[in-house]
Amino acid sequence: QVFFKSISNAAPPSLSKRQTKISVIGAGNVGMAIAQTILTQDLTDELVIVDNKPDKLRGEMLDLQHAAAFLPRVKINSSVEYSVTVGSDLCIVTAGARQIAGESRLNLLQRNLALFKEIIPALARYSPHTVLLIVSNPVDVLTYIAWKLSGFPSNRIIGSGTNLDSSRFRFLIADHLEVNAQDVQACIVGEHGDSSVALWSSISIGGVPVLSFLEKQQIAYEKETLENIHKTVINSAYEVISLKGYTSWAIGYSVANLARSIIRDQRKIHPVSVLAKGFYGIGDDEVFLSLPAQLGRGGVLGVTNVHMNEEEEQRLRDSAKTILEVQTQLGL
Ligand code: 6V0
Repeated sequence: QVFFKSISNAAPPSLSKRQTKISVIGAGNVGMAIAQTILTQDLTDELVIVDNKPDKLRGEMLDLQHAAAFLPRVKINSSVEYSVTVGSDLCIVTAGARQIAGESRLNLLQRNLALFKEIIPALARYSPHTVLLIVSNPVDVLTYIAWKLSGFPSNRIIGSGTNLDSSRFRFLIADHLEVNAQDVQACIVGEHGDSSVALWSSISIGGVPVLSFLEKQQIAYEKETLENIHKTVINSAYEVISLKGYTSWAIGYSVANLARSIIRDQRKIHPVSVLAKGFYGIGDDEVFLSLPAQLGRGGVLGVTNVHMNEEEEQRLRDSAKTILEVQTQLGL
């Protein structure tokens, strides 16, 4: 009030635009990359970060707040308590236990299950209308767990799934063909992991279907080259982790992109982990895996009926089996 004389008939807060709030759970490499991308892209009015390490959390919060002069105006808050997340429109979960040397994936999953039992019911209690976006690994099984623990309808539970794998795929195809990755429509579906499925039959560049174009032109294309591109995608995370210790930037952009579609009701199609029951011959199994899904303010609005050849559909069903086997071992 020292610098400004307020205008008495200014619009009361109730008439101003509805504020949006995003909470990020886990202030590790991935959570912070997501938080900073969300800030720079002006996706929310309020950003909350939760972690169970109070000093690290406060340090990260202050470090972001100190960039206020260069960022859109966003209220940034943090706490070890979940009450800080109250009324969130979107909750992004990146908290995860780290794999101990020699530990099996299943054991790691058991520890993450225990962690999700703390996190998910608390988020659901404070934000009963939120969309939950799960990033922690193994993302497909943890998305299923989040669905069960939250009691939310399945359209409000999304796993970041193969959105990142598909972005790596588009980059590699673009690099191979010397075109812009944004002009490459290409999708990886199924498990975010070794059994993921590259949908070669539906790839197009600038609207031109690639495989049928090559076949018509009788240009020999090597199946092996295509398979190698998919293998490189699968190995990408291992490679980055072996070189820098973790992955962060690409997952940060990839999740911020999903956040934009949800918060801004963009109705864009993304390959993300959704309840796959009844789609593409997966049957009645309650399994989450990535399919091309339309995202908006309500979460998952629908699943696209993308063309898959028989081999691709079979691989997708095999991928579902791989995830289901892990779920069964958990005894949920
Ligand atoms: P990290 O740097 O170890 O961060 C994890 C954070 O979680 C740490 O800050 C912990 O303090 C915090 N944490 C642990 N337990 C709790 C708890 N009970 N409550 C709140 N916070 C807690 O890991 P990083 O950020 O590198 O990775 C996070 C997760 O994302 C891991 O499970 C990764 O495997 C996963 N990723 C998923 C990707 C995807 O495409 N889905 C991509 C990259 C990483």
